[in-house]
Amino acid sequence: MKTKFLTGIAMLGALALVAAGCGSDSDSGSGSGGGSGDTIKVGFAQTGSESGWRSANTENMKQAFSKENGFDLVFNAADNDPAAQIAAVRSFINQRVDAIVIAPIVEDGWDDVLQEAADADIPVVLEDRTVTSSDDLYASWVGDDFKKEGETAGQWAADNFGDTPTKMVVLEGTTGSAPANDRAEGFDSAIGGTQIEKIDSQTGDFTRDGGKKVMEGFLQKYGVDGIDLVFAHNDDMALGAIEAIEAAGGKPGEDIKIVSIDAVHDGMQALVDGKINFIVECNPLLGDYAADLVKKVLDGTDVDKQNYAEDGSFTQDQAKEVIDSRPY
Ligand code: GYE
Repeated sequence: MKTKFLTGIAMLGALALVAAGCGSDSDSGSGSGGGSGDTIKVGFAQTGSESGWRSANTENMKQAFSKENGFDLVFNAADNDPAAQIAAVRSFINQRVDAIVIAPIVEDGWDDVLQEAADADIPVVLEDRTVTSSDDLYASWVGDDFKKEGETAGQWAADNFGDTPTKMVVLEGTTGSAPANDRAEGFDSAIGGTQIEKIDSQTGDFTRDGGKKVMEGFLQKYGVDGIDLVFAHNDDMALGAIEAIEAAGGKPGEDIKIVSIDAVHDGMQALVDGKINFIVECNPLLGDYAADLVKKVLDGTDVDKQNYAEDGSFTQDQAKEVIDSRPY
């Protein structure tokens, strides 16, 4: 089963209703492992702190899993090291937390540790990114539809540049991560059959610095005149690319067009300033939904396996209208 939920202000309203329903459930629920009444000890294995999206997500998760909301949060950020993240999950199992939440850095390699959590009777909720393991090994996932985000970005590129020969470079997210894999797949399917040619593609690891370095390499190889379009898998890498293009004497958004994904504040500001041309939203405010899932799973309430946030997209004009009212 799949659930879709709203983003932004509409989402906060919807989540408030869900949370109110959950409160009255737990009065009568018996629960196990601290599912009702007691403080719920949750281990959260975050990816790291690579981007503006990640900062907004971490802050939102910490608010949702607060003491006031009935949680005792053990937080770990793995600095984008998959082995360190798995070690953090093992340490949560050893601490016998009530539930584990993971934002998996990469999709592969989760079978063993998820099985260990299952053997220890500790439910796992995935937040943000997905895994390739069988969905029997975790209780639920909440996040954004990365493939659709890639398709929306690719459709914009196809609509605007599909009929003229266009040389494109790609700044990929972390290799092996669900958003890098799915955004690439969605984008490539949307530009299929157009005149957009992918001349190069490399990972910038979802960081501003990584995006800047990779773009510097592309500019050395092809020159400002040899690149028409950049597809950045996130805003931070687009912001790094902007610095590289400006340092090479080019005008980002004009000489070289840029499309990216996230719609975090700095990305939206660059869109308003005309340095990025189009941004697809990826909502990082998943905390209340994740916290509600944890409570429901511990109470034995049925939950959907996949819960998708609804994302929008912004042109430069649309960004001007909404930038001041966005929460991240
Ligand atoms: O787009 C990027 C972050 O997993 C959706 O991770 C997330 C991605 C997001 O570093 O900025």
